[in-house]
Amino acid sequence: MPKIALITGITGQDGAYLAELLLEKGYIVHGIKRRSSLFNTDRIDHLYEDPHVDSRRFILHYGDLADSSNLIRIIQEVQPDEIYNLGAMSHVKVSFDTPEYTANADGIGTLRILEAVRLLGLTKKTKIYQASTSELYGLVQEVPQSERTPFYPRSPYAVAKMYAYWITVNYREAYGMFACNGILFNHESPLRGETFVTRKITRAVAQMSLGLQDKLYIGNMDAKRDWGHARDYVEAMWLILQQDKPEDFVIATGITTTVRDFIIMAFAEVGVTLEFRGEGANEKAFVAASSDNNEHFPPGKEVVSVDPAYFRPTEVDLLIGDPTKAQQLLGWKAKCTLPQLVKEMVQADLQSFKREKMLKEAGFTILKQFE
Ligand code: NDP
Ligand code: GDR
Repeated sequence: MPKIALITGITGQDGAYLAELLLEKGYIVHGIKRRSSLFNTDRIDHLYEDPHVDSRRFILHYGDLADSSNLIRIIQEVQPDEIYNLGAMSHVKVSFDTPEYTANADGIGTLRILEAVRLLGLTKKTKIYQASTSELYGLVQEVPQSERTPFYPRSPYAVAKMYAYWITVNYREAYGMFACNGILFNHESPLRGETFVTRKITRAVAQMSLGLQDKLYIGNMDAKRDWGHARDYVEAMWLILQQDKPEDFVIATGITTTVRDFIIMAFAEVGVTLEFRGEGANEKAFVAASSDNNEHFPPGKEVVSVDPAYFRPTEVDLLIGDPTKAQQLLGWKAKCTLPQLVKEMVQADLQSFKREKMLKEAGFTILKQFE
């Protein structure tokens, strides 16, 4: 019998990579998607199977982490062997604008999943993966951050995820459930949401090199993140649920990089070197040289400017994970390096904007501008 997985947040970056991985492994994959006024399944459209075909292995259900009766019904129908709770309002800056909603979806949403499994008598059958986060570490207590590092969350998002972390541990201890936290450090890909910093940068670089955007406005360039590739990280999620014992794991590369250095690497991908001037809210970057003699990058052009609107009320300055436990028990190690990740993201955005530009020039479409 094939295993059955249920993924919340299947329309997100990680949901898409995880669904692909589980289908490759022979799972039947159910996913919960939210109703929206426009199609929101771009990342998983290639996995879609006609609902009229029997024996399909990819099935979507409408639902929401704010709706417990909906979750109970879906879990009862699906009878999953594994639940991956990836659904969340996942943007740290936006959580300062929507703190109550974030607490409901990211914090209580996790409780709803755990409680549904308990109420349905599935505690011995269904394993649960909770998408925990390096944001739990927040204000630096120690580096590198491991499973033993104390938490000090610095945003409504992180506080909500802290509740989710501990309620997962509590249900494991109280009811003997196979429920685990993956404390994942930042992971990116060409499927990354457009307003997270890496994708915002790679999209801007691609658009600028085609003359479609003038400048990149950015927030805190001193922040340091431990960035890996989402494809590697979803494999760790699966491995965590295949262990004999339910445990929590840090998943990270062990290398940290500033936002500024990510920008430098992304511009280098289109042959541009930068010169930074000023500091703090007045920092800017100019084209020092363009090896491809790209007309859109004349020497001296201002291409990056800090906009304090992107600063956070409380920032997480430094994240660097210690993935030793994952290496030892899961045999997991990040495969993709940061230079490879930056290359893949810039190249993917270049391809897609070249296509859009051609269509636009032929009168077919209008480019969307994101934050
Ligand atoms: P995304 O923002 O790309 O995806 C989030 C998913 O959650 C989307 O499918 C979204 O649906 C869905 N969602 C949002 N709100 C609800 C809700 N109320 N009910 C049901 N579904 C909802 O995030 P990622 O794929 O990057 O991250 C996956 C998970 O891992 C998240 O929980 C995130 O907080 C966590 N995480 C991510 C890290 C990263 O670096 N990517 C690192 C550590 C943890 P829709 O498409 O409709 O918006
Ligand atoms: P993060 O990711 O907050 O770490 O959360 P994000 O890419 O949003 O920010 C990383 C760092 O870059 C700084 N920054 C900017 N960020 C954004 N979004 N936009 C900007 O213009 C900008 N300029 C500088 C930020 O201040 C921050 O320091 C991500 C999410 O995926 C969470 O869901 C997940 O839990 C954590 O990673 C681990």
